[in-house]
Amino acid sequence: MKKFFFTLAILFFSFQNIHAQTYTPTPENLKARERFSDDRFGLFIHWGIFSIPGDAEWVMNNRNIPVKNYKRLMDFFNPLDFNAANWVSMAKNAGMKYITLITRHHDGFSMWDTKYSDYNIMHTPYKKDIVKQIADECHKQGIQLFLYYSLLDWSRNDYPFETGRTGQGTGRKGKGDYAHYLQFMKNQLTELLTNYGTIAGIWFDRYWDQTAPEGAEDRAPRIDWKLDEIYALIHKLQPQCLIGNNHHLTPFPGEDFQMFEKDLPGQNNSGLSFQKPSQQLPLETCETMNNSWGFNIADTNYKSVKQLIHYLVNAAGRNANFLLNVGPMPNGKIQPEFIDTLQEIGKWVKKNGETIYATKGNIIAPQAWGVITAKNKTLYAHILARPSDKPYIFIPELKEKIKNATLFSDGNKIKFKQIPEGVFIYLDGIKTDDIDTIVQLNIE
Ligand code: H79
Repeated sequence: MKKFFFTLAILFFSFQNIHAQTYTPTPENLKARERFSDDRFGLFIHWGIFSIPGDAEWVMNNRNIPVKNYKRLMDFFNPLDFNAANWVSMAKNAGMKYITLITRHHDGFSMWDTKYSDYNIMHTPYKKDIVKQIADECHKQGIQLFLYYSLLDWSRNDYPFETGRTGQGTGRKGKGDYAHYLQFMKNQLTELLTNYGTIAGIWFDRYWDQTAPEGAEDRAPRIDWKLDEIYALIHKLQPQCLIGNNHHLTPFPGEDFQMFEKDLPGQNNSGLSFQKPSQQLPLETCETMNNSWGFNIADTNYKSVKQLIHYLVNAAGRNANFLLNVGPMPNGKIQPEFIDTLQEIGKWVKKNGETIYATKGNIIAPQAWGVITAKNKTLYAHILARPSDKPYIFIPELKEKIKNATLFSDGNKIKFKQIPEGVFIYLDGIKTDDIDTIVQLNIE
């Protein structure tokens, strides 16, 4: 009998232990998640020595440039036209509430004054800490700062490249040493979370360098990344700091938001997004202004202002943030096409931001005509494509009793009819907007 209770006690304690390992976010972290979700719109910045060849951020891998040759790019990095204040105010004027900055991409170059590798910004002719300048300016202008940090590295010998999917052509020999590489990442993350003030989040990428491709049945990593150790360190240094990992899988314990790449949550046009959108965590989706993340001199495949506003609205309607990317040029300027587009988006957001910021999505499933966002007792029906075959839109599944419907742009009343199955909104005589006709519905 005694033995039985002993076994029970052991079982009980091991059960407790398992639970001790599950992640309980701190109150500051939960508050930060809410703020993040309310912010809805951010600027992604892909900038580094990879910008110099003008062939986007994968150039080292795609052209199989040996590490020694690639590192020569450091000698040419001297962005004399870089002005952090201009970039941050450009983001603010576009209606963005946060910036996600590349601190170290897959090429392994560090954009800050790191003690742990000489392959960093201080060893370029420029010799000034980029992360520091942007962090200071973000804090000054009241915009949140997220830091992108690549798990994958194409330059270091301790990264386990031999089991990786990429970076095989950069001339490394032998075998990686993950314990050593992990310590390096922890040291760098400690710097980033110690010397740059409040960091809103860390954005990890390329876990999937060590897995079978997206869509494969078994996506188990070929190395133990020991993410729990990395995550615990981050949350210890800055408990509010949100962790996201672009691994294209169901979020792991310790993560605070879920991201999608080049897809709205629930879509998989990119072939990267087989993961289901989380119902609990804040969501984010990132997309490029042309077809490239890093500066690409030949890429003129610009998305229109309308397409990008639709992306923002469609993201909000699916309860997700939109992280829109720019790849600045090596001289520190952002190309005029991007600046102009951001300015136009900013004008729209200034007028209509109330229907985006701090709203919730997924009120109903996305419709052919558009999506709904909601705040308290107000719903916003965003009509992105006016039906050509009928003079109304139908909002299915809406149970809340509608008190009145108005056009958001001028406050004029709009006719509607509510039946048990949903609500008809009549558009005859209504001047629809080519980008987004927003109908405000007040519920009882
Ligand atoms: O930082 C950006 C990308 O560099 C990184 N994540 C975003 C946010 C990323 N890593 N892998 N991928 C994206 C997907 C890989 C796409 C590829 Fe390709 C298609 C690799 C090779 C073909 C894109 C196009 C990159 C090089 C050519």
